[in-house]
Amino acid sequence: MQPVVGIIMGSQSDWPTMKLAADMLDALDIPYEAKIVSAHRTPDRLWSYGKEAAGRGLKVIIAGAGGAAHLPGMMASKTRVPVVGVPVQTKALSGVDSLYSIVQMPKGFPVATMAIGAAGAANAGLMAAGILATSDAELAERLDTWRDALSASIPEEPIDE
Ligand code: RP5
Repeated sequence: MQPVVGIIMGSQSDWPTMKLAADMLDALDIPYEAKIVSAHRTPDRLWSYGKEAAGRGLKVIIAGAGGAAHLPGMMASKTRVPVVGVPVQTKALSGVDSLYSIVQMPKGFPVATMAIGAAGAANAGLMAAGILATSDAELAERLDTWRDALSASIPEEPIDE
């Protein structure tokens, strides 16, 4: 199926985190592609990906990077397709560096920035699903079902572990 979400990441080392976004899209039956696109190591790839994204039918881009995490912001500069940014957790600065590199975009070129690390990546998948569900009734139903199941799985009282 034609991908409607593009998951991009700065490095192979980001994949264990970004796979959590992919897992969410799989769970909701949303077609996606996953690519390594580095703002620093493959700038030409970033440029052509951004230039072609809308024309190829991508409706949301999930962009994850760590450290000097310029990928989400640069992608937002190159395409009108909404960009959801995932700050990947780093060893040196725990991902605060990634977060600050992604979140403070100048007026005009927004990135919807998620939390650092695993929760952020999973939520990026859900954010993409929510955006797509505004114009896809069947997906909206699948997303509602998923959310209801999560709520139902939360016990009312804690137990000793
Ligand atoms: C960033 O640098 C990547 O997004 C990655 O999070 C980080 C480290 O990359 P590697 O040195 O592991 O390839 O560009």
